[in-house]
Amino acid sequence: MKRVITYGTFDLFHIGHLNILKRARALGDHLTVAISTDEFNIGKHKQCVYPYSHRAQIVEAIKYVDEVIPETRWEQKIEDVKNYSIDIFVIGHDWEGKFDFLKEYCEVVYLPRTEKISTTEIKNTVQNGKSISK
Ligand code: C2G
Repeated sequence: MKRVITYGTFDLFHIGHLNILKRARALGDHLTVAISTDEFNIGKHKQCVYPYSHRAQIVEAIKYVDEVIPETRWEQKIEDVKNYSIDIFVIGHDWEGKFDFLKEYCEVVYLPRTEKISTTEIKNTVQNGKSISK
């Protein structure tokens, strides 16, 4: 049983989020997603539209996701890898290199981001009364 973990805010859930969860799950047999709490997001200077409870329930409903846990601190990753017997840590390549310290504990995989979509892009698009391109 190969266990995978990934971390994120997953606000205004979009195709970029779905793609990384699908790809992360495909690397193993079980995917845990650590969702940033509202308090942790303040530290990330992210103002979420959806509260943690909504973001967690939406991600938990995704068929690629087996378990959701809260992300409350930057420093929790090593203990998460140990506590959840994680084999592979996955995150988008916008974080390339930032989590290489985990290589001592598990495989670290940075996956390409999905182009032309982001929570910020969605907010701007809605404000301008436009729609997201295919
Ligand atoms: N993502 C992606 N393509 C996009 C947008 C996001 O692949 N177009 C990926 C990100 O790389 C990340 C995940 O989706 O792996 C969640 O993205 P965010 O919700 O923006 O999370 P982030 O702010 O990167 O938080 O401790 C790590 C942080 O919690 C990561």
